[in-house]
Amino acid sequence: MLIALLPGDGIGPEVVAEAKRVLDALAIPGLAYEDALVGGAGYHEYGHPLPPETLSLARRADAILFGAVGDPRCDTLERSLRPEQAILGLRKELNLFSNLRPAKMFPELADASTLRREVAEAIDLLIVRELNGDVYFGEKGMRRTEDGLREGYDIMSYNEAEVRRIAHSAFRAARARRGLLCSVDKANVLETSQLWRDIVIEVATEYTDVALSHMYVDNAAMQLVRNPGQFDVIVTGNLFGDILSDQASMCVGSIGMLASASLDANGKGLYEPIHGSAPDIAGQGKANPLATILSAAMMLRFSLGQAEAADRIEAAVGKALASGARTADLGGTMSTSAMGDAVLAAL
Ligand code: GGG
Repeated sequence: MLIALLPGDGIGPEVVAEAKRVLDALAIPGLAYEDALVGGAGYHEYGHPLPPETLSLARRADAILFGAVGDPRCDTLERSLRPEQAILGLRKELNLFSNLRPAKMFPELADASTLRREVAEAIDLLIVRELNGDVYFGEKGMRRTEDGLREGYDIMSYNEAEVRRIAHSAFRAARARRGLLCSVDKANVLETSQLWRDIVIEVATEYTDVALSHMYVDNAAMQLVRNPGQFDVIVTGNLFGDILSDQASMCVGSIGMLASASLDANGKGLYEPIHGSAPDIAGQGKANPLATILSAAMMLRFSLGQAEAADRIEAAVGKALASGARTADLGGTMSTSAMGDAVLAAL
């Protein structure tokens, strides 16, 4: 089984290195690794954020462990060369349309949450974010209005096949959990959301064991901080999912805790922390590696058939937190590698 390691920019290499140490410690037979440059690192070396060698490795690999992309030195480049295009390109090229972002409260972290302890402790939800459509991939550009003003535009679009496949993904996930699915849209304003809602309702007829509800995205944002315990699985579009999952991360203590899996229709996946490259703390050993370590656990579970090893990692993260291990984002002083050590000790 080949794992592509794509650490990327900023804190990406630091957090991926800790996840690799944990994978190595598990000594799972038959795992091989190859790494490649991506994002700003790809641009600086090869002139492109997603160099052909990197894309070809990602295609060949059985799974991809990704760090983060984003580099302020690239801020003035044209959009197609910016680091973020690497992750968008990988998602599109590899058809990784289903992004699973679990947000579960580790009870030991309730004090780090922005919410009251009793509200925070009830959080165990999964955001299923569509990844291949929406305003991210619609036509975009800059034009002039009739009176000469510059006008930027990004077209938001979804076709019914795109909505149908993510709806199936979400219903299946809900079926394997507590059987509740909340579809989040803005159907009172957006045509894309009206289609989204129609298709989700149609797909629901195949999952009569799942209780479906609908919520406007503005209300969902409010409910996530008011009563997040009401949610089991949330399914939503690319942009709304991006925003809501960052919000959910603060409810469980830190964006440094949220892992993700981006899956195609056959279970091939890219696994990454939901956080970005955090250039302000890059190279200082301050980043929390737990989201990447937990992403590696998702990789073992979903793409590599190693559920037991995944359970071991998740249990070790819980144990490390219970022992008081805390990086700065969680209110502590531990370094990135010390947090890695704490997980290794708990394995
Ligand atoms: N590890 C996540 C990451 O690097 N995110 C940077 C990024 O540009 N993400 C785009 C998105 O997910 O919407």
